[in-house]
Amino acid sequence: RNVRLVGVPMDLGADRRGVDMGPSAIRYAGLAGEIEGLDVACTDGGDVHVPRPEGTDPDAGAPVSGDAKFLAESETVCTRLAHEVADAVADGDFPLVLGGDHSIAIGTVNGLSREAETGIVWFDAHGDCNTPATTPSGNVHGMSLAAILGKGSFADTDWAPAPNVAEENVALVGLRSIDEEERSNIRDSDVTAYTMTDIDARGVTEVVAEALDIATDGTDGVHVSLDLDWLDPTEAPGVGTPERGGVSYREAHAAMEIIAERAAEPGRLASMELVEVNPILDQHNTTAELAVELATSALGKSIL
Ligand code: DIR
Ligand code: MN
Ligand code: MN
Ligand code: MN
Repeated sequence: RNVRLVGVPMDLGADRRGVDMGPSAIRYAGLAGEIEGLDVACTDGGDVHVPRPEGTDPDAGAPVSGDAKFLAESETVCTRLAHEVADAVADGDFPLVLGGDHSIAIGTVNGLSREAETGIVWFDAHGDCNTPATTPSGNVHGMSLAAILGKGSFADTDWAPAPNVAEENVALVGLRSIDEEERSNIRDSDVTAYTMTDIDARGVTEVVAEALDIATDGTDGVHVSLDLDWLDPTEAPGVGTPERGGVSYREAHAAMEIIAERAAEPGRLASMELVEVNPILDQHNTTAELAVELATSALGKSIL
């Protein structure tokens, strides 16, 4: 199977400038070569065009349409990305999307789920379940899962729930930073949420295996959305919103290896995205290199 890289140099959904350089950093860390090293073909579809904040309306960064910043621009980027991802799927390729901030998941999942029932495992310190009504920051990257599930009102956008995603097939893994009102958005949904406390108590392998059971149950495929802030900042310093107490290097590998183990089963891995890598805050591209390791591990790289 051919992997198709799609870069999205997007930072309009996050406060910190620098995640727009994520796709370059991940490519520079050797992603394509590592994938080819697995005897898997890899083509690079280039980057989706993202408007520069400097070139947009100066008021655009201020809260507009509810309390979400750059909503119109985010919609444009996500529509373009959805098209690229749907094209890759139609060609039988495996889309590997390189972010960019996590708002791009709205585009990835919309493109993926056009023709296929899609489950999602969302690895993140955060819930990304704010809405324009509950967001404390106005940043769309904290609202992307809510938008995918059709929660909240995103004024002036045509965002509808992703076509073939059921809440029952969505699992959040690794939570440790949830905003006050976001908590009830998660609790009142049918999304399954595993916190770091669950990982402490049950171990990462059991939690991730269960998350995959949820995401594969009756679906055609699973999308893995990997926010690098899922990991502890000692392992992944190059992210915009680091949170202490994340998973270790080994735990992250173990999780990806369980995903790879299920490669032959129904509902197996259909696509992946690597988001929130911020090279400006990174130490010698460590976080991008880690993203490459984790992606290749999910695609089947093993020690022996
Ligand atoms: C926060 C941060 N919950 C917000 N979210 C982040 O702005 O809504 N998600 N960083 O990855
Ligand atoms: Mn096309
Ligand atoms: Mn996120
Ligand atoms: Mn996060």
